[in-house]
Amino acid sequence: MLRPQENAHRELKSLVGLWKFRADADGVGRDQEWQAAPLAGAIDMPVPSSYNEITADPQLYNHVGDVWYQTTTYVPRGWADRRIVLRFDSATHQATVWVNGTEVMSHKGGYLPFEADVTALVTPGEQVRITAAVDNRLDWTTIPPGWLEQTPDGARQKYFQDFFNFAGLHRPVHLYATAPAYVDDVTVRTDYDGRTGLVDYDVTVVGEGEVSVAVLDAEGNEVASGTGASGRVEIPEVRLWQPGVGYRYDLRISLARDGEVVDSYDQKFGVRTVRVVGTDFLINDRPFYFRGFGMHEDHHVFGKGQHDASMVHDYNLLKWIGANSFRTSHYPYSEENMEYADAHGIVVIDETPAVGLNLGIMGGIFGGGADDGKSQTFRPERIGEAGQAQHAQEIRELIARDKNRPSVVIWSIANEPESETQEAADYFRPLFDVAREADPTRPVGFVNVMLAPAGACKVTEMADVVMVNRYYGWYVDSGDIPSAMRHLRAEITKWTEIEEKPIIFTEFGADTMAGQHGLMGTMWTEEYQYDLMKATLEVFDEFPQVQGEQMWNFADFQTSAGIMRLDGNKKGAFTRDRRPKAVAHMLRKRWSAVEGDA
Ligand code: BDP
Repeated sequence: MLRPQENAHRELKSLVGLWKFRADADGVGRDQEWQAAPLAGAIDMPVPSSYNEITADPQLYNHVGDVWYQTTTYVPRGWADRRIVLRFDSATHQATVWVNGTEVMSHKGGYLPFEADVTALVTPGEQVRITAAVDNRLDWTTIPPGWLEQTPDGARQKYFQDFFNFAGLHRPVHLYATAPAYVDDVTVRTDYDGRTGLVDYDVTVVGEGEVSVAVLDAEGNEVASGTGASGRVEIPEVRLWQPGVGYRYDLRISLARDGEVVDSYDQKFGVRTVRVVGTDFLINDRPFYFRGFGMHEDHHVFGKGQHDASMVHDYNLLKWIGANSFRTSHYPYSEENMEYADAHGIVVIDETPAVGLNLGIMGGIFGGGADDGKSQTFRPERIGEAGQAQHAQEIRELIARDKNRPSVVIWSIANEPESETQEAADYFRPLFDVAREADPTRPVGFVNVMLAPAGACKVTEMADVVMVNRYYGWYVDSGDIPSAMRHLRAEITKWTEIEEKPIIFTEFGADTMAGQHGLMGTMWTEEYQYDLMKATLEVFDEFPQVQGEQMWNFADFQTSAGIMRLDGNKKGAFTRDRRPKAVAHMLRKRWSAVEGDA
């Protein structure tokens, strides 16, 4: 799906701002057709933002079910005879949208865009009312999964992921206009031969017209051109997209009728290759070592809302610390964020929202775990066919959205799922196929959990890279760094014996209260985090097969309530308000000393 843009042939109208908002605590809005009229009893709600922390009301913070958003706007007069589209960049986790009271679309999945052609329902020059019911509930058919606990005091949303279930319209909403015949999609795949860039493109259009393309360099000079909806163009003296150097070209696609251009689209792309060879991860045929973090879209007040100031600030902190990469743990991040990574040469492991597919981790606490020796997770009454179909859909939609992004070098199709059972292997095999079919050019992996170590995991063999989260020195060998390092070393050794693939540590860390200090190696102190991380990195250095270190987490973040969490997860190198802990200075020293890819 193309990201909306403004150009000589397309118009774009932002619907970012304050919307009317009402939480539907009794779940009556759909029956009472709240979309049919101005929203009664509404409060102001900023879009984009999570709604949870905007008021001082704990009810809204913990709300379960639908909330309603509504706005009115004018459809520009100049949009007569245009095709008019309404696009939501995301709605967490499910939404139904009405335009002037008529339902136009529903979407399931909280972190990916959806849109509808609303031409027939709006009149240029007149006002239009847009209403969205956004449902934050998670069940066994959603990705991520969850379940509702019914209590005398109302429903409680339970879930398995270790981050707060922030919800709402987290990203911008737009109206945009194109000609009735338009460029619908494009796939760009790149390679190079010596100094010549090879660009294979495949454009789909709706309606009649002839397609032509031009490649513009970053200064806007045309450096190649071609005709036809698909083909190859060659860029002489190509400048590659490289880690640290986000050089990009534009593929300017034109759709013409009778010699007149009716639609165009500028698709940015970078010329680069990604390959896994043995235990090396190659970008442009040079070994790449991942340095960085698993991150979260998480902030005070606006939760998971896209916010340019904090996004740019986070990138500046990544630069300060010398990171060259991150993982979009545990869901697709905003398109603004991905665009920034592309533009600045930050390498991304792009993850679906498939987190918490592991009922074994919770034992039998919530009734998930019948101990019959079979999978606790992948069974018809838990994550069965419907959940798997939704998971496949998330993979397809993520790849459709991000396939042209040079920053993306690995698709991570899940985080820490159950992977030690035959049922898990059966569940995942077709999903790897879905990803590889949608994109044969990038490595596909998933992130392995500590409960399925080397030798026990039945899914890693399907992956192109080994990605592992390990908490030696925290959840196991708590407070005992020497034992932790012995066990870490032993496990890496085992992986290297089993898999001839790059090993990327996508998580390792320790909860740390900023300002807590001590010289006795006490957990939760800044010294402990510093010492454990330093020791862990030194063990990684012993193994040439280890091709990446992404510490958990970039910053502290909010979670659901629990005895293991003190106002959230505190494993950040930075606090939630982005102040460095001691470990940040250690990482900066280590990472800034590396030459070559920045
Ligand atoms: C891993 C999860 C991550 C958690 C982290 C932790 O992938 O989401 O936040 O552990 O426990 O299991 O801190």
